[in-house]
Amino acid sequence: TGTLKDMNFSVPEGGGMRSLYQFMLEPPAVSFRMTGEKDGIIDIVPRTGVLYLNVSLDWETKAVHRLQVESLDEKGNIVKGPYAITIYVEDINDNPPEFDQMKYTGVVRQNSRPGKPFMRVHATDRDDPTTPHAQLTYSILHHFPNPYKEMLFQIDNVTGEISPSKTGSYYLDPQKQDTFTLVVIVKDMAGMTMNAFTSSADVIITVKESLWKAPATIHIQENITQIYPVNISQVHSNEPDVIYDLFEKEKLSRFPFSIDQEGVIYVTEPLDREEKDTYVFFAVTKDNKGELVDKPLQIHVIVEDINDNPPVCQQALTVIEVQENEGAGSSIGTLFATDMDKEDTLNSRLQFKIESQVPAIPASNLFFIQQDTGILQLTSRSLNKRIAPNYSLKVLVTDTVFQTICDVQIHVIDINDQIPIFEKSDYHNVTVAESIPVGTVILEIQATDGDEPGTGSSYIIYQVKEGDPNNTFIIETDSETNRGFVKIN
Ligand SMILES: [Ca+2]
Ligand SMILES: [Ca+2]
Ligand SMILES: [Ca+2]
Ligand SMILES: [Ca+2]
Repeated sequence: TGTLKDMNFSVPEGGGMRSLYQFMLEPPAVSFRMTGEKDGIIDIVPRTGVLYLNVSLDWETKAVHRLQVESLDEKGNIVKGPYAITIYVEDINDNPPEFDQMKYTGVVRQNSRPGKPFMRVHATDRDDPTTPHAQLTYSILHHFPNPYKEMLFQIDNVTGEISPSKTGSYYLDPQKQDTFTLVVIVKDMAGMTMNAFTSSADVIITVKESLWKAPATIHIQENITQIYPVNISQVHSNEPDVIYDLFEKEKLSRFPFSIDQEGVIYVTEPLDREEKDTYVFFAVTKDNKGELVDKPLQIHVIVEDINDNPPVCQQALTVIEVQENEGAGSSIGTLFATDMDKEDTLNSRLQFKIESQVPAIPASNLFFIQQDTGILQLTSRSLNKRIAPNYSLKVLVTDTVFQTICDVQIHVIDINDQIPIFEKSDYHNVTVAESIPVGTVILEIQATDGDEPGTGSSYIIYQVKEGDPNNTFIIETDSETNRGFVKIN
C-alpha cells in the first residue's frame, strides 16, 4: 500500500485475476477513479483503492497499459491527481514457433557444393523477440531415406537454410534416389531447455542431374579459315550468377581458348596440329569473391590433321655410288623424304617418280624408283663410266596435294677388281705394358688398293684374322689414307 503518486508496475502475463496494489485514502478524499487503457482488464475499487486485474494480461495483445488515477471528495471533485500508472506486461513463453508453411519443396543438383543453400524454411514465434521465448533454432529430425552413415542434407540452425552435406555433395545421384523427405523441427528458447516448444514441417527435396558435366572430347580441324573466335562447346554451372573461367595447366605461351559468361567455350585462332595436337585445360566457376563454385571440369581438345605440309627431301642432294659392273635390277640406294602431317595417314603418304635424268645417255631411263619406298634401281643395262661418270636425277615426291623435287646424284665408279696389298709382309713384334689404356694405338699398318680413290672400291677394311679369340684388338681405317690403326679394344 501507499499514497497516491505516479507509479510503474511490471506484471507477468497470464496468472489470472489478482490485486496489484492498494492506494490509501487521504481525507478529504473518499474514493478513487481510474481512466486510460483499462481494456476491461485493469481497474481500481473506488472505496478501497485496490488496483486489480480481473483476468490475465497478455503480452502479445498489449505490452504496456497507460492509466491515470485520481482521488475524489464526497461531491466528486478531484482532490489529488491525476497520477500516471503504467503497467508493463512481462512476456512469458506461451507461444510455440510456427512454420510459414506446413510443407516445403526444393530442388538440388547433383554435385552441388557442400554448405551451399538451395532452399530455406522459416518459422515465427509471437513471443517477445528480445527474449529467448522467441529465439528459434532449426534442426533435421528425420531424413527419409537415409542410406549413408551421415545425412545427405544439413540445415543452418539459425537461418533455416538447407544445403547438401559433404556426404550429400559426394553421393547425391538422381539415378539412385531422386526424392527425399526431411522432417525439420524448430524450437524456441534457443533449444536450450526441455520446456521449449517444438513445431515440425515436411521438406520434400527433388534431386536433379548435375548440369556441370565435362563435354565429350572436342575435335577441331587444324588451320580452318573462318571468323574467330569459334564456338566449340558449352558448360553449364548448377549455380546461377557464377563467373566462368578457363584454367590452363600446361602454362602455354599462347593459350588459344576462351569462355564467356554463358559458359560458351571458344577457340580464338587457327590451331596447327604440327605445332600441338592436343590441349587439356579446365573450365571453372567462381563466385564474386573468387572462390571456386564447382569442381573444375577437364576439357580435352584434339586437333585433327589436314594435309597442309609438303614432302621434304631429307638431304638437299642425295649422292649414290654405283659400280660399273652392277647388274640390271640392282638396288643402288634410297631417296629419303618426310612429311610433317600425321603419320600413317594419306596426308603424309609419299610417292616417288623420276622426272628427269641428265645426261640422257645412252638412254633416258637408266634408273627406276619404287613408287612407294624411294628405292632406286638400275633398269636394264649396267653403267659405263666412259660414257657418263655422273647422272643427275630430279625425283618428284608427292603426297597427292603437294609436290617436292628432290635431287639425286649418281656417281659411276670403277669396278672393284683390285685387291688390297700390304706394304710389308711382317710387322714383327710389338711389346705393350699390361696397364695400357683402352683405345691406345699400338701399331700402324698400311695397305693400298688400285681401284678408284675416294670410293668404296678402294676403301680398305682391316680385320684380325686369327690369334685374337677374345677381340682384344680392333683395327680402324683412316678413310683418306687407308692407314690402319691397331688399338686396344
Ligand atoms: Ca515462444
Ligand atoms: Ca508470451
Ligand atoms: Ca602432307
Ligand atoms: Ca597437317
